[in-house]
Amino acid sequence: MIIGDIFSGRVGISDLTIDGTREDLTEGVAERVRRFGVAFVPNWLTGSTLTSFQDEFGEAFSAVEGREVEPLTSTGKDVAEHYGQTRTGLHLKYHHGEMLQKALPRTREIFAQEWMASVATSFLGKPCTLHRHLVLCDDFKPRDEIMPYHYDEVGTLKFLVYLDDVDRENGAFHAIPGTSSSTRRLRESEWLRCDDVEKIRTNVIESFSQEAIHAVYGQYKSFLLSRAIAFEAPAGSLLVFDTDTIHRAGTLAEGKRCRVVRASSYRGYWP
Ligand SMILES: O=C(O)CCC(=O)C(=O)O
Ligand SMILES: [Fe+2]
Repeated sequence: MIIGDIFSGRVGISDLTIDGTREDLTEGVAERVRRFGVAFVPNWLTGSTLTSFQDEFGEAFSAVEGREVEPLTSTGKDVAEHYGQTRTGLHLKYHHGEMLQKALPRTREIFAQEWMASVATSFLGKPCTLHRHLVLCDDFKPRDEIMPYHYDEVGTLKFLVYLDDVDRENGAFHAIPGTSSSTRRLRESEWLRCDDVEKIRTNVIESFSQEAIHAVYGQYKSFLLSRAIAFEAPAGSLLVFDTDTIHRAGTLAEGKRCRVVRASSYRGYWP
């Protein structure tokens, strides 16, 4: 018997990866999201589809240039309706429906793929609201961490696409597989504690003590962090994740840029 040894059961990036051309993409993605909280489809968009997606992104930001930008809230939360500031750049938010159809027809078509609806209904159950909004994010102001490790206040399923080649220097998405069911309990207890989106503590590593983290996740912070996976990948790669999986957007080094598009799907009906 080995007393005091660690039996870790580490999950690697290959466990989360699925080939985007596979016929069983829906099941492959849904199964990984259910099991680990995140699925990774490298090079999901390529060639002219990727180029037109990138072009439409550029055109959307050109169209709002010079307009007033909505600031972050006093606690640093981002609640902009359309054209907003982030701590590291700018974003544009589009509601599903006519607004999206008019402004971003090609992007809308990319996100209207049947398999995405199947993954959403399989994971979120019915009813659910597919891609309630899409956010175009352009990060260009250097920072150690674009967004620290957190969960989102409302549990959602997100589809996130890289528009640039991403590595550890330009905002790689990171996730800690296997954390979602514990986080869900933490998120729900935060809502019951204060029922105020501004006061909900979402930055798991920064806002909670070692003891609280151990009570919820059964591990101390350093061990939890050692299990994080950085998704370094070419432009056009896709991540599908349960936002209850602890996640972050990593370092943005001087002179680097990271553009992503994120679509959020919710349980139940959201107008
Ligand atoms: O853009 C990223 O890498 C992370 C964004 C994020 O936290 C989210 O979409 O919930
Ligand atoms: Fe998030």
